[in-house]
Amino acid sequence: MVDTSFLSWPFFDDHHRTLAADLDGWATETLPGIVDAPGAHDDVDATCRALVKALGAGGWLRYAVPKAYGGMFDTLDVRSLCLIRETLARHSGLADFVFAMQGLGSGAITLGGSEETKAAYLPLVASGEKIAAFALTEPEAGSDVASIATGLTDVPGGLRVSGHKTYISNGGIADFYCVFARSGEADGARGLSAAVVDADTPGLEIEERIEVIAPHPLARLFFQGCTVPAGNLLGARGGGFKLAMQTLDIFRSTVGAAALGFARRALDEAVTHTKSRVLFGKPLAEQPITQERLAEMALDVDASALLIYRAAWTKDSGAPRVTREAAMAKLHATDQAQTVIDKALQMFGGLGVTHGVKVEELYREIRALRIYEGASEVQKLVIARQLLSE
Ligand code: COS
Repeated sequence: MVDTSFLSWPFFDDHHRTLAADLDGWATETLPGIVDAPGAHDDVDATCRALVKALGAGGWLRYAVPKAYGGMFDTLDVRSLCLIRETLARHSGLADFVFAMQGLGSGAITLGGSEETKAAYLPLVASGEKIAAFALTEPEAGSDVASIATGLTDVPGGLRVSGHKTYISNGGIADFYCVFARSGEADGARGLSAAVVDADTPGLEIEERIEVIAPHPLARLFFQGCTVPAGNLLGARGGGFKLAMQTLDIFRSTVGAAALGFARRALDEAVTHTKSRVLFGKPLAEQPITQERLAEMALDVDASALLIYRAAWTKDSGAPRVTREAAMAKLHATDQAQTVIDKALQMFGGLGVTHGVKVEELYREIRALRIYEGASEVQKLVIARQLLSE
């Protein structure tokens, strides 16, 4: 039985508690029929499409966009986003991925799109009729966003996007990409802008699908002179770096929340397993070494939850920037979830590395979270910079 006592913390309102309980019920009922259906593991594209539809029909994607465009709240409520990711991750890494990408992939539209662009995309993101993607990373620019090289230039009839993007989640199944590119107003961070590019824009090519340890749609893209209407620009010209950072300020805490969901599930699996697994004449759970590990795991889970919901609450309370809080939440929660899951797997022995066993799946699922949306090393850089500038 997963610990939900954190829901009584003062970071939450009653609607958050209701959301967590309702989503848990929905996920228990609905997700196995999709993620464990015959063939689901062999065709992640189809499974993701089915998950987008189900999450849309269930009303959960409404939390990923603002109320004026079919969403739940006037502005994105980070505590709700975190609770949803934590809950979905506890049930299914792929369901969490799908939810997260609808928010991250449309976040730059929510924050920087014109009224027309918001009205054209966001309601369809909320209903699950359009699949979103965030196209920032390049072969030579992942952690160092300011060195993005993909170009964005003015041409008759609009804007032209040219260049390569890689490790783009939902690449290959997305209906549109929010692309960050160099528009040249200045060198470095001040010379970037962002624009929406529809997947069917002539010149947009899926160069390569990338296979990863926890399968999900991921691709390398080639924008071969893709022309989009000038109105597809997101935010101010030259404001692309800040728009990316503001988007990440919202979603970085939610990556921590997904890691927390994986860690909670691992702890739950470990508690259940060690109570019944007998070794040297008594259950593992009664052995001091197991108890020491379980205590460490529970501590890591609670510490991560405190950091995540502190960051989310701070953002929801109107803080203009939560860069440091979100970086701490993501760094701690993802690194510690890896440790918690590893300890759980160790308690399962040989069973722990067996395909089809939950802890084996969690062990693969957690790894990428320490890399994407700012690797652990970048989060440390962000925290230290703020500390030193004060
Ligand atoms: N909100 C608003 N503005 C921000 C901001 C934020 N969260 N973070 C930075 N800015 C502003 C800065 O204030 C600065 O503004 P001015 O030019 O007006 O002074 C500008 O943006 C440039 O910031 P900075 O000097 O910190 O830029 P750097 O290139 O040094 O940034 C880091 C370096 C590492 C912090 C940045 O590139 C980063 O976060 N990288 C990780 C990106 C990432 O998550 N990649 C994964 C892709 S998604 S899978």
